Amino acid sequence: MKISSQDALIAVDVQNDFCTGGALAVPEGEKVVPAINRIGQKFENVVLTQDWHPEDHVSLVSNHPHRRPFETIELSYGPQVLWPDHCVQGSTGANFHNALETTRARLVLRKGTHRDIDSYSAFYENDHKTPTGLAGYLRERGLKTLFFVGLAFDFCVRYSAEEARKAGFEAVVIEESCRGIDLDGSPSPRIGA
Ligand code: VGL
Ligand code: ZN
Repeated sequence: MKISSQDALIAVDVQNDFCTGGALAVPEGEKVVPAINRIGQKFENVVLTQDWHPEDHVSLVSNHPHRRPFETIELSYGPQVLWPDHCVQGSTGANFHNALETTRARLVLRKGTHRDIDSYSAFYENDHKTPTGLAGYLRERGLKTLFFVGLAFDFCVRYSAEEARKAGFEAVVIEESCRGIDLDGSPSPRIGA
């Protein structure tokens, strides 16, 4: 594949909490790391996203005393899954996986930082109104085609790719470099597909 200077690799949430042993482990999450490192070497433009919640974040189940993990509640912007506490700012779980090559990244975009809004997409928070600033960054830098890899395929990768298209970018998901949470049948890429 020939990669141009208008292409960017967006590696979504390759963090300890989404890997084996993490608080919200995606099955075999860490297996995407070698491929992402390999692909990343070919891109001039690499962006890493990092799920980065304050302790009192609305998506963390421990902030809802009578609820259980993976229950859904209704918020002003729609349904919200209550996730096991994960990616708390400054925690080990929120760090990038140790083996992830981070030195070449041009931008690390943190999301999910507003207490009252979750953010699956790297472009807009779950209210679909609050921008993260990523679209502006990519546009100003003249980037047009975005290649998505990372975790989780059925949440942050999926919403990021969908919103990238709505924002006018070309979006490609490299499925073999993603893994899914597979919550109640949410789609997961076929291994080796
Ligand atoms: C994610 C659920 C909650 C993700 C983040 O990165 O896909 N999923 N927070
Ligand atoms: Zn999260």
